[in-house]
Amino acid sequence: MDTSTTTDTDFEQDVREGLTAFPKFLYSKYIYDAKGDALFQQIMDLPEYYLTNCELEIFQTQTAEITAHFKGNGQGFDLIELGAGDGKKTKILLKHMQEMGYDFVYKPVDISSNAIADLSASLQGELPLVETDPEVGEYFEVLDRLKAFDKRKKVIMMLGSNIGNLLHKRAIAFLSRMQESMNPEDQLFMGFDQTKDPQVVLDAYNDPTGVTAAFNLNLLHRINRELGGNFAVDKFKHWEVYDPETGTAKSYLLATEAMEVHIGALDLKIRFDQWETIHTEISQKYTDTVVDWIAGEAGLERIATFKDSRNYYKNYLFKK
Ligand code: AVJ
Repeated sequence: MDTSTTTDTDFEQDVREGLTAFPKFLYSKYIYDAKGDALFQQIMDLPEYYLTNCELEIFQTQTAEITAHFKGNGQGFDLIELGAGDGKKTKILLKHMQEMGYDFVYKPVDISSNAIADLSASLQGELPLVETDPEVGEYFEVLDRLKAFDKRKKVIMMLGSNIGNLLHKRAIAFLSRMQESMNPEDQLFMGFDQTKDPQVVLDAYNDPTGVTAAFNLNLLHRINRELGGNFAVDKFKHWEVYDPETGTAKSYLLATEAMEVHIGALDLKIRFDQWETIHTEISQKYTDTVVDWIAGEAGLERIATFKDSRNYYKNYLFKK
């Protein structure tokens, strides 16, 4: 193949880099195609996956306190949600703010136009009085544009402990970019899953029904589908570890036997030894100390903390 005339997509480049590295790795963001999105929806309904219900509990029990911070001195504001998903948790806040007569616009941001279309339709049905202005695009592209053209106060929201997919160094870089896109009166509201009994964490990423395994294995299916791979997916096993010292949960795919895999679009043959690993995801767990450290490195200051009744999960509000 003449590669000089074709440009590899990010997915192609990252798969090539990750599978030719030692040890092998793949980025978890590539799990989320249409099938991966659907599997993640199923994960959020698992009894073991406590994160969603904890954040829901916080929103249900502390609605007024949280939204009072957003409102501040009563000027209008834009509530910008990065990666809004189905908006189930956010709707609790929106409903309350609308009933209280807050002057705000809800701006869900997602790179998936499908996700945005579904969310807009459900908001139109459930909360027709909430002014909604969805944005399809990359987080920082949208945030920088808003900083330049929209002088209203912004409350930026990122839920679900999505930041936990980034190791501290990359989390700091991400928060720094966030900080740069904020004006002095703006706020950042984020969910951070907390350290807890290691068994509880392991169970959340190791459900007996195998939904999490299917979610992780979707990476290999996606390479097969989109890049002409021939992974024998049933010969890989989902494996989860949690290190309570660092608070890092790590997901792997293990080759249960030695094999060779061909990826057509990359013109690449990959060898696996028996029990060789592909590292696919980290799900970082936090303490206030670690959050204050990474936020501080990014020029952000924690101004409020909201937690669930079991101390499993926290939402923090930051200013720059
Ligand atoms: C969406 C990144 C927060 O790490 O907990 C769930 C993804 N992976 N089960 C997480 C996930 C396996 C999830 N985040």
